Amino acid sequence: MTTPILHHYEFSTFSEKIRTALGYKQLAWKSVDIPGLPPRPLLTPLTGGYRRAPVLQIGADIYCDTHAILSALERLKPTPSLFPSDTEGLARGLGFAWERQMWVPTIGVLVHFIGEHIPPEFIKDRKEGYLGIDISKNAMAPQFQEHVQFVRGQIAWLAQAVTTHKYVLGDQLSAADLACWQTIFLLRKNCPPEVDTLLNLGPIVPWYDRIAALGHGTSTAMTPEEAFEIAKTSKPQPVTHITASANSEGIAVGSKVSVTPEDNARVPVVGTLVASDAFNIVIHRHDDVAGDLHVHFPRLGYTLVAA
Ligand SMILES: N[C@@H](CCC(=O)N[C@@H](CS)C(=O)NCC(=O)O)C(=O)O
Repeated sequence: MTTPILHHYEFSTFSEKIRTALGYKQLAWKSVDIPGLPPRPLLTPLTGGYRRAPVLQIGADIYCDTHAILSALERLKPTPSLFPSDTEGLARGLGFAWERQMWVPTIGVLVHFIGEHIPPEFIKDRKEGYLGIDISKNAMAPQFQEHVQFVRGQIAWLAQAVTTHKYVLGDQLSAADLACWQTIFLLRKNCPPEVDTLLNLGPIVPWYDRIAALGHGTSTAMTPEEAFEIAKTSKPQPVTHITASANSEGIAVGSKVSVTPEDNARVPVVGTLVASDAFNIVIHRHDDVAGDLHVHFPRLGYTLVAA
């Protein structure tokens, strides 16, 4: 069963990045709608505790984080490529840096406009289980000017790039475009039109619209139960994309390890190391009900330790 299954929710902008990648690659996929905050009782046993969204499932292979997901989609359908000629390093590095730097300032601008509509239980969850900061409108207000200036500064160089050529790294789309685009999508989708003026978004709108027009590919709804059953009845695929297993920590394949995001939602996922290189970590987990699983993470942004 190689049809990709995306566990996601509509207002998740990192999920929108992946939905758009599925559109770019014109893939058919299964859509599992998850709640915007835990509990997610049929997803947690598959990830081993990783709590962010989205998560991609291919059979009994579970991909955590959009950076691991994009690589999996690239292997599944190499053309059109998310890393067109010579852009792979830059596309990966820039996408990571943009998202890391932009996430909190983007939320600061978002809550300035719509913060009063965010339910208290959501604010509480984001503080206690995800970001570790209070994202209520009042709590973020003192930093509003700082956040606006930061986002404008980032938009300025983005505008320079995407008005010189069609996309961030040249005339072909790359994963860097999707990373930059998704944080702006969150704002343009939810804020009143004045956000365009506030952030000087005018020059990037043609680029923004080109990416928005990619759509989401062809999706069919799937229940969490069906997705779980597929994991249960599938076997993890042999890892062929990591040739020489090596990590600078010197942790041997077969060791018990934990993998933890180092920015937020720091829930360690424990398993047995299957393979790792400079870009990927794959661990094996056995869940009492779901059975054997491979859980995949990107190397950058995750801490691997012997458990
Ligand atoms: N680095 C992660 C970040 C993902 C992320 O932060 N996603 C948000 C949703 S847009 C999230 O997980 N929020 C908390 C949650 O849904 O539990 C990635 O690229 O996938």
